[in-house]
Amino acid sequence: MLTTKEAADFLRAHDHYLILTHKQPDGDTLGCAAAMCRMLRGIGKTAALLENADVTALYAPYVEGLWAPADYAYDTVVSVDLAALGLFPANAEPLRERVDLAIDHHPSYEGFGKLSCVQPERAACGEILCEIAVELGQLTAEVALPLYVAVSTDTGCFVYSNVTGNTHRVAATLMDTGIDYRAVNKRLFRTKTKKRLALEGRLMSQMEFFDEGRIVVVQVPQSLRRELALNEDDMDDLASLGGLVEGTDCSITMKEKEDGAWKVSLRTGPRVNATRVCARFGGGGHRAASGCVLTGMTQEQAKRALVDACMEVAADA
Ligand SMILES: [Mn+2]
Repeated sequence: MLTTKEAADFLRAHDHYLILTHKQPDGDTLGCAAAMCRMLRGIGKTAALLENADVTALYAPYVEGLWAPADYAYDTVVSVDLAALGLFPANAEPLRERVDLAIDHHPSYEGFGKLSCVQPERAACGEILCEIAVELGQLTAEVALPLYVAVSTDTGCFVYSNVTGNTHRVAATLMDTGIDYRAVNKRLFRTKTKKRLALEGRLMSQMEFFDEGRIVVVQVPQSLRRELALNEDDMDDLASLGGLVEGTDCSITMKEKEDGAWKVSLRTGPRVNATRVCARFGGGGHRAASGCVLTGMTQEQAKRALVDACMEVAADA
């Protein structure tokens, strides 16, 4: 396992970088990739991001102009915030055994990188990237802005239970570079489309509760997607919604995919280990935030299986 200093040494020693992000990319993976690309270019390296087809309009501005052209020649592959082989986007699958350096913060990281710099105690991969940027002398405003996006989005603007003192120290360091963090906060955390608010209203009125009100289930079937004409942007970070309800400490968000599978996000308090629940269904993540996909089940069956698994893991703790 590399320290951030050793990771910085590695980055200095190599060149012609291709940077990988994860499937259904969030602010952390995209912000880290953009920052990595800019810091590498800042020390005179060639670097670009492998195109990710799933980037939503919300995050697209932060990675604009950094995509690798079709004929891009690379020697060194670096992944950021990418924990599992199953999370490689389709166009990155041929690179599964070619990752030279994986930088990540998921406890469930699968160890696919030839070298790894993984710090599970970090709330966001962006915290690790910030240290590397400092090591490389590259903490410029254009590196700091995407890192602020990374750290703020992975912590729900510094309120999720994963936040530590280090998260705030990193945020302060990034803010001190002169970036317009106020605009980022307004855009990402204080602005919702009317459609999004209509969706939240619907989901809140239809939440279901189990286990004496401690488990809440939020369900987004395809029929609701069609009815409200929702796109991926409208559904970003729905997983935090259920946990707003007083008395809950186990929030299950189920989104139906086009093929009928249920994509599940689980957010839990100390009573329930989310990683253990999701591992039962082949998923993974963090102790308080994990995910999995359930296939071959009706909505009712999937919901029941998840609620039962949460209750069993809680009882087994
Ligand atoms: Mn992350």
